[in-house]
Amino acid sequence: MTADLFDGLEAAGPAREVLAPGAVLLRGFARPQQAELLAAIDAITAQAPFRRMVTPGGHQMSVAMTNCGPVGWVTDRGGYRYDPIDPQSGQPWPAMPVLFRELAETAAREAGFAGFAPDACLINRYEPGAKMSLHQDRDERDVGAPIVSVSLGLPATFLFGGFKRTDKTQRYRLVHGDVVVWGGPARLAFHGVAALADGEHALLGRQRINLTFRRAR
Ligand code: MD3
Ligand code: FE
Repeated sequence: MTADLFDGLEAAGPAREVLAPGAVLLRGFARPQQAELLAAIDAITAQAPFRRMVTPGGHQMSVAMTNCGPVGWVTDRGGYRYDPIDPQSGQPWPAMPVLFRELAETAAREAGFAGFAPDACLINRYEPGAKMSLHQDRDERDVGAPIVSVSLGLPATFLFGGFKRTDKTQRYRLVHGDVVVWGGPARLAFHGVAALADGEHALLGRQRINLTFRRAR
């Protein structure tokens, strides 16, 4: 029997790289939409500006954050939570653009998580020196849903650990346009971002912006 000529094409799709069970890197997946993504981020941050939140322990984070969608992740002296209201404006978070939702849904499907419907998009801004210490994301009700992350701007070193804080970490370089889907056993892994190295990105200048799409409630 001759193989179907189109077998290869049917099987082909975006380049998928499995980092760990449940963690799938789609290199450059968001690049075709970079201009629209950046315009949408500008519109969101005009309504809900980036701000450096305070942890329950009283430390100000080096990463500046905002959100869009039905709920947003916030931290203050009282703890971490998903809140439908931006505490800085007293208004709901800006709506999640259809483009965002579709990008997250498509990426999740490519990674084997069909039907992902995010209700929160946390937008992180790193300037040179900003970092995120090792942590788990466990404020979401349904940890059966994946988290989809989109990296834009300067490259970052992403740290991916195990289920205990002290487990050995692997390092991955994430660059502009990379999308990673974190589901299944990877969903509760410890992870973080090393201090951002200085540089100049053609579209974003001296910063990295990361979108994380979540099913929070
Ligand atoms: C792996 N953000 O916002 S995105 C976060 O680059 C966060 O800004 C980092 O960690 C950033 O909570 C990393 C990649 C990511 C997000 C969530 C995960 C990786 C994950 C949840 C579980 C495992
Ligand atoms: Fe996280």
